Amino acid sequence: MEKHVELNRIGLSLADYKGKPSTLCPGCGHNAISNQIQAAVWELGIAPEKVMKISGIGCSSKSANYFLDRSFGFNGIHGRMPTLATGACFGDPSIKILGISGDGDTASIGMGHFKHVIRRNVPMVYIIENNGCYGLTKGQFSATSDQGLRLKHQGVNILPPLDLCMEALISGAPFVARTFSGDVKQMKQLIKAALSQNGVAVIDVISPCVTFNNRDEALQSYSWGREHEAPIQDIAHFQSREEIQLENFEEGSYREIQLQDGSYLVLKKIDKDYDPTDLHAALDLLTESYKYHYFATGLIYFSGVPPTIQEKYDLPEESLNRLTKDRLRPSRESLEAINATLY
Ligand SMILES: Cc1ncc(C[n+]2csc(CCOP(=O)(O)OP(=O)(O)O)c2C)c(N)n1
Ligand code: SF4
Repeated sequence: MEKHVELNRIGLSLADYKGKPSTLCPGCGHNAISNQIQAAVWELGIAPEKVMKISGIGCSSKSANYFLDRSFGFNGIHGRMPTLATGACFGDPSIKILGISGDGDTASIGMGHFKHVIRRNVPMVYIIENNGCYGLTKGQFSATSDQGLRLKHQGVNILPPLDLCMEALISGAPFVARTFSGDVKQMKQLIKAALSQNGVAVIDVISPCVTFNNRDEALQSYSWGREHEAPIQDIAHFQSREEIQLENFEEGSYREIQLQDGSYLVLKKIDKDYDPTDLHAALDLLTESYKYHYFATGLIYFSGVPPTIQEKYDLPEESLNRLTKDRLRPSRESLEAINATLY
């Protein structure tokens, strides 16, 4: 009997979205992220050729190789993923940019670029695979390692950590989320929502390094995450309003958010009435989380998207990378006119 292969709305199977076999350590949190990116892009029915993966250096940045083989990709230098994404977004605005980075790549060497890509509102999904150490270079402390963290070859970390969701929020990011490699269901919904937006969407994924930073007491370990994760909502993404299924949701117990591509995110309230569109509530949540090691996950902040960097420039309709020489080269007359102003 012929095996039934499920196809998405553009007629492709999940296998059409796969990448190279992972060379990361078995159990590395980053592998879970690769799998969820593959599933999210497939479920949304975005053609792999309409995605560009950009990354820096680290095990996390390597992982861009392990999904979406048919997509465009560029593995840049350490911390410079955002600068490449900024350039790429002008090349072809119809391509979805997926930036993959690590806490070392973003919070140390790439911190300035992280802030500026948000300030400029480069249209992209920015995923940080945050394991609180430099995995690739054998487990040094990173700028997100918790103060007091003890690592085998490093001793005790004496410096306070940076909170990348807080950094994204205060830089003006219109979409800020935190999730966990041990909660793949939530992660996939957040990735789908981020891909449905146009402006910069930042997702900080706590993604354990099983080789160098996975002791039970470490805040970025699987066991600590599993015991302490406190989702702020149950999240479900729907392609259209007609598809929304609310059987298990009581009246008044959920919030609907329309995303820029017309799809919807339904947020079922858990515990308290958290409003992700309230900047002060988001700042309070992150301040509490930082202070009390409260592992809040979910959509932390969502606002109307300000104009993207592409929209701020007066660009032609066509993609810049398809402009032909005759369009790019100024005419003799216009060069003469410019030259005349210089005499
Ligand atoms: C300019 C420069 N400085 C330092 C390094 C060494 N280096 C390679 S990866 C890395 C950090 C990787 O950590 P992270 O981004 O957290 O990724 P992980 O490997 O933990 O997933 C460092 C410091 C480098 N490649 N280039
Ligand atoms: S060293 Fe750590 S971050 Fe790198 S692949 Fe192994 S588990 Fe993952």
